[in-house]
Amino acid sequence: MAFELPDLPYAYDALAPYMSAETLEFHHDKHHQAYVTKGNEMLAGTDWEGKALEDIVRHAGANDQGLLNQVGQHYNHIHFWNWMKPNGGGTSLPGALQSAIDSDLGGYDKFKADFMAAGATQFGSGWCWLAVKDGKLEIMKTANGDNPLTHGAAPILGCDVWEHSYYIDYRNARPKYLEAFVDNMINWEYVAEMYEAATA
Ligand code: MN3
Repeated sequence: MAFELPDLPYAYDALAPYMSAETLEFHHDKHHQAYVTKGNEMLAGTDWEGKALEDIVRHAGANDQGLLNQVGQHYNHIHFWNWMKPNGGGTSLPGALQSAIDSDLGGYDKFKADFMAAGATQFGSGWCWLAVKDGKLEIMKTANGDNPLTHGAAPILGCDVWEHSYYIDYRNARPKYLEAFVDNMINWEYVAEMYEAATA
């Protein structure tokens, strides 16, 4: 079964003014679709065709950077659409996740500052992350299509800092985009679901 582009979980204009319909149309319909198409082409006829996406990402991370560019980005974007929601963000987090951010990361304000700094200092294209490694939360950043799965960790929140994710709405002001992502777009319920799965 080849990978397919999932529908956005909300309307194209649902995240405006923080992320425009124009950005989501290009980002979802063109960029994510291209990762799906190229990933399927590279997997066709190989032993990895039909395997679980997470397993393919880990394999590609260790063995095939060209494949990782495509399948890593497919994994990243499936979750990225769900890591955002209309009227998201804010400081009211599901209980277990809030406790872990307090104990592992020094509280919400430090999480926000460190997460934004990771995104702002990722040189070139990539992602900043909140991930679970060895049972504890960590802030990470990765280049291009890479993600925490290839570093022995489980991503529970990621922000796409490729220019295609913010240039239409923020031009070169990546920190403004990161702040809007944290303050106005994060779907903390979905983050909490992934946290529970990663720590179960
Ligand atoms: Mn992207």
